[in-house]
Amino acid sequence: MKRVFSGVQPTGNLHIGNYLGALKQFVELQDESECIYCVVDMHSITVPQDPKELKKHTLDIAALYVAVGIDPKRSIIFAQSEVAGHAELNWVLTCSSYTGELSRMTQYKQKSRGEESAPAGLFMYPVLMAADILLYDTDIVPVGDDQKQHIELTRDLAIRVNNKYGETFVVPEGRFLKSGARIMSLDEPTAKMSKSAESEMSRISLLDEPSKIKKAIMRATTDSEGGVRFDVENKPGISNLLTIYSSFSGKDIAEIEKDYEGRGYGDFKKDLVTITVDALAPIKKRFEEVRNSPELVAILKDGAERANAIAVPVMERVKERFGLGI
Ligand code: AQP
Repeated sequence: MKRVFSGVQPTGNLHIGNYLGALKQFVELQDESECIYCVVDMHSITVPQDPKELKKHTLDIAALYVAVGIDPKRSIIFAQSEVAGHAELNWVLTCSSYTGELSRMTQYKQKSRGEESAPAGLFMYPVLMAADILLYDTDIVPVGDDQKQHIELTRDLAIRVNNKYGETFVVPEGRFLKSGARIMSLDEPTAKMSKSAESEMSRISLLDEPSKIKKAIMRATTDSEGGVRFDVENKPGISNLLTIYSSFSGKDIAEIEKDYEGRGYGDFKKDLVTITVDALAPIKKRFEEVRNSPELVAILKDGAERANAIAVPVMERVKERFGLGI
C-alpha cells in the first residue's frame, strides 16, 4: 500500500480552493493508501499569528478534515508541532539545501516582496515542508498546483541526500488534479484563491453562510462577451466558475457549456450558487458536530502517537546516515 502525506496551514477557514485542489483528493486516496494528514501549525508561524487564534484554527482545520470525510480510524490526523521529528529533520535538511535554490521559490518571492524584514521562516518554509514529507517515507503528496515547485525541491533534497549518504529517503511524487488544482480568486481571477487575501469576496470558505456564498458568486468578475465558455486566457473569470461548477457537480465542462448555450451569466451563476450551497451544507453540519465534541482532541492525540511511531525509526535512520549522536 502506498503511503500518502499532506498538510494544511491553520491560517484561517479553508476555502473551496483548498477543498477542490487538496482535501477532495485526501478523502479519495483513503480507499487505496495509508494516509497521513497533518495540520501544519509550525508552517503558519512563518508569518505572525495570534497564539489564541492559532490554537483555535488548528482545531478548526482538524475538525474540517473529519467533516469533509477523512476517517480518523483509517487515516492519521495530527498537529505538526506534536511530533518532534518535523523540527529535527528540518535542521538536517536545512544543512543539505542551498540558499540559491530557496531564493528561487516563487511563494517566497511573492510573500517576502523582497523586503529585508521578511521572516527567515518564510525563506525556510519549503525545507520544513520537505521534512514533513520525507519524515514518513511518503510515496504520494496530494496538493494544489501552487505547491509544484516545493514538491520538486523535496524530491531534489531526497535524491541529493540519497546520493551523498546512501539510501535514506523515499523519493515522493506530487499528485495534482486535472481540474480544480488551481481555483482562482472570484474578484481577481488571475490570482489564486487564498485564505489570506484581504477581500472576503475573493473566496468562498467551507463554513460560509448561503447568503455570503450567493453574494460572492453573483458578484464574481466575468467579462462583457457574455457566453458561458471555457477560455482561461480571454475569459479567466467564467473559466474559473466553470471549473468550480464542474468540480462540485461532477459534470464535464463541455457538457456544462452545452447546457448554458444561448443563456446569460445570470442563470449560470444562480445555478452555481445552488450547487455550491448544496455541496457545502453537509460539511458545515458535520463540522459543527465534530468541532464541539471532546472526540476531536482524542483524535489528534491518537494521530500524533501513530505519526510518531512512523517518524521515530525514520529519524533514527537519518541520524545513522549523517553520523549524528553517539
Ligand atoms: N486556490 C487554490 N486552488 C487549489 N488548491 C489550493 N490550495 C491552496 N490554494 C488553492 C491547496 O490547498 C492546500 C493547503 O494549502 P495551505 O493552507 O497549506 O497553504 P496555501 O497554499 O498557502 O493556501 P492559501 O489558502 O493560499 O493560504 P494562505 O493565504 O494562508 O497562504 C495545498 O495543497 C494547496 O496547494
